[in-house]
Amino acid sequence: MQPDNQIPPHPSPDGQDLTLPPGSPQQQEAARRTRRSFIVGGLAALGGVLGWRYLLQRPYADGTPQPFRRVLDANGRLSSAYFRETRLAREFPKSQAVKQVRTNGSAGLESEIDLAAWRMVVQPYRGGKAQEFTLADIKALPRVEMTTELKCIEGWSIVVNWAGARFADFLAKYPLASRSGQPVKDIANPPSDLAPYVSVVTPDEEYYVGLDMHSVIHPQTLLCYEINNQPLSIAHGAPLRLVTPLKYGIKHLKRIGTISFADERPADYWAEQGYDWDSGH
Ligand SMILES: Nc1nc2c(c(=O)[nH]1)N[C@H]1C(S)=C(S)[C@@H](COP(=O)(O)O)O[C@H]1N2
Ligand SMILES: [Mo]
Repeated sequence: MQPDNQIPPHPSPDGQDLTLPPGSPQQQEAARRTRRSFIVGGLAALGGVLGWRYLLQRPYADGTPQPFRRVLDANGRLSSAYFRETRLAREFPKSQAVKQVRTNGSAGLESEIDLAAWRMVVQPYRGGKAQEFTLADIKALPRVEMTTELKCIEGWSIVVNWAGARFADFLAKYPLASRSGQPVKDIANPPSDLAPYVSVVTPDEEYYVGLDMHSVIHPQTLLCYEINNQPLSIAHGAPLRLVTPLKYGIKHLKRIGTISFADERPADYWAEQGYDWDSGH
């Protein structure tokens, strides 16, 4: 008996189909096809090599051969900005969240704040009038609760229970981040004219962070208004702060004032002090 997994006969490189009688019309046809496929395959490979060389010899723009750069530009820098980070930050059982969350950093929190009068001001990417949002507007979006680690570049980390609205849901409801006014409905297929960067600044402009759009529309990036199911304290960034657990604490801006969109990396408080602009971990 033949074993089941025996490899079936197949054409040898010179076109001799081992299963066909030598010299038969079928065998000649098989040999011809095999030769043709070798030639076609060879040409394709050569074309590939030459094409590749052509591309690599083009002038570089921004570290990328021009033809690639053009595609990247045509895509509104989609490739680098949106599809890089697919992992999720680890989530913990709520019971593991610390009860007393330490506070760290108060730049931009020194001035008085009237929580009732507070508005989040958003400058649309396509220009035009800035739009204002109340905390109620943010709370009207689906509430997301998550327990994740807050890692500070100083070397400590704590598990925190956060609640808020996904930044992505905000941009799905209010189409402010694209030139066309298309909302970010489907994160995997965002509008091609979506802004590549986002700037978030405190009302007094003393603290500011820049984020790439991919990080902004990541499902764990929240416009956060609660810790342990309680409204944020002033020290934790009342009434609204950023939480983005794939990045260090420095990016979790407290007391959001203004949001705007940009073509280049926006100014970033800690990047200006020499820290990595992305500050992912
Ligand atoms: N406005 C503002 N937000 C800020 C900071 C700051 O100095 N000012 N410090 C950051 C740093 S370094 C950390 S670790 C976290 C700490 O958040 P927490 O005070 O809620 O624990 O806030 C971040 N957000
Ligand atoms: Mo930090």
